[in-house]
Parts: sequence; C-alpha cells; structure tokens
Amino acid sequence: MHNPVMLAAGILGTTGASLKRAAQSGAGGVVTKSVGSAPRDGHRGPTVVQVEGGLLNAMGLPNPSYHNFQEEIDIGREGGVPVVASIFGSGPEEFVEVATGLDADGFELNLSCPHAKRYGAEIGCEACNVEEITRAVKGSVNVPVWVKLTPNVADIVGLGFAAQRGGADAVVAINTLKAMAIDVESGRPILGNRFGGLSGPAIKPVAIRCVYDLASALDIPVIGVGGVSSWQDAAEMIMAGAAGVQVGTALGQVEGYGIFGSIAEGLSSYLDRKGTTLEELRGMARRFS
Ligand code: RRO
Repeated sequence: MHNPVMLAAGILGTTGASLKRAAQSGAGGVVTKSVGSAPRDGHRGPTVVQVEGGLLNAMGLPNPSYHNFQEEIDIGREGGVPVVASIFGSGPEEFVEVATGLDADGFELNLSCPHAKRYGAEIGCEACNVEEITRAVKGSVNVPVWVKLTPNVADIVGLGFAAQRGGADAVVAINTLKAMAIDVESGRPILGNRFGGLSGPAIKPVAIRCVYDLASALDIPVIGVGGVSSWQDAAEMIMAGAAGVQVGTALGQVEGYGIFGSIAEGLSSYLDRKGTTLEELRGMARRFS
C-alpha cells in the first residue's frame, strides 16, 4: 500500500463505485462490506442510530452474496489500490466457499459482528473457532488473510494468538462494541434488532488498548480500527503498535471521502516535522512501560 490509511469494512464498501472513489480519494487500501454465501436482507429497521460519541448499528450482514459481488471488487480495483474482501460464514466450510468464490487482493475474516445469529462474534469469541477458520481459509487462497476480532470478550489477545496459530497474516482490531439505545418516550429499544454495535470516537480508547495489547503479544501485524477520525487518532493507533489504520464511521462526518487524504497527509507532515518514520512511531507507547 502507498499509505497506511484504509477504508474499513461495512462503510461504503457495498458497491464498486464507492470502493473506487475511496481509493481515488487517497485510501491506501479498501475493505468491502462483509459478504457471505447467500443473499441476506439484514435486520429490520431502524438499523442505524446516532448516539453520543458515534453510531449504533444493527445492519445484520445485508449483502448480495459472493455470487453477485465479483463485479464490485473488479470496479473497486480500478481505483488502483488493493481491494480486501470482508467475508463471513458460520464455519470453516462456508468461509472457504466464499473465499474461493471471490478474486480479491486479500480477505478479512469477519469473526466479530456483534449482532448476527450463527455468525461473527457468536463464533469468533471462541479461540478454537478463530484458529480453525483462519487455517481453513489460509490453506485455500494465496492472498493475505486478515482476521477481524471482537472486543466483546475478556481476552482479545487470546483470540489474536488463535488467529496467529491459524496462519493469519494480520489481525484487525476492533469491530464494534455491543451496545443498545432506548427511546425514553415509548420505552422501546430504538434499533429493530434491539441491540447493535457502537462505532466512532466513543470506542477509540477501547480500540487503542486492544491494539496495544495485541501488538505487544503477537508476531503478526495489527491493523487498528475504531474511532479514527483525524491524523492524530491515526498516529495514536500507530504508537499503540498498529501497522496501519482503517477509517469507518468518520466518513459520515463533515469531510466525507476527503478524510483519507487528510489523515495520510497529516501523518506524513507530522513525520517530517518530527524527523521520524512510521517504523519509529510504531509501538512507541510501549517504550514507556
Ligand atoms: O452488518 C452489520 O450489522 C455489522 C457487521 Br457485518 C459488523 O461486522 N459489525 C457491525 O457493527 N455491523
């Protein structure tokens, strides 16, 4: 990648045109919305609500299936940066079916969606599942395989080790935090699914801590995601040990697609000003233990 700032899964990655536009706006790589083996409508609405410090979503893995997605990846590739397909399944066979059915520059295994029955965190909270699924996909494709982890566990590092044992090329931390909002007039949960996943600035300190712990323990790279909306946030992730960062919820804020360029340029001016390199910055916070 020409820079370490990527489009995160789930935001704008449903069409080739939006993947391409993110690439042309300065993203170093782009990740698609998660795709599975069969088309899904997702959860009933409302599926997204704005809350203090971010967004709460329970989209419910809506996707057209891998059978209808290759064209979007191909259009995304016209943007000139790697297109990573986020994929999900209920077990090793389904993950392998989806991965081998797509031609992408890498795969990000969604073992962390916090609100889908039989998928995501429901299986990804067990280290043995993470290891088995990672090994199965890694053995069936010849492009990098990343594993996106859930923070909704007592020990995310245990999951990171499982991904590493399974042969992952990197882990991605973190997916959204399981959360809920209630309308006080009616007493009704706002999301159609009742609970969902919290993203945005509110979760950044949790993501920083997870990246720090994972990068301190693992030998493979850690990609940081969760509440990154400025070059300072990206620098903080990198200082925690991230090899790269992904940006999601911030895209819906003022700047839109311009955010990739401003984070990448802000980071590069910071490095020039400090007379340092990304490599020197990476994991810097660990030196103060
Ligand atoms: O589609 C979703 O509801 C969703 C997914 Br796949 C995910 O990984 N994380 C999230 O917050 N929402």
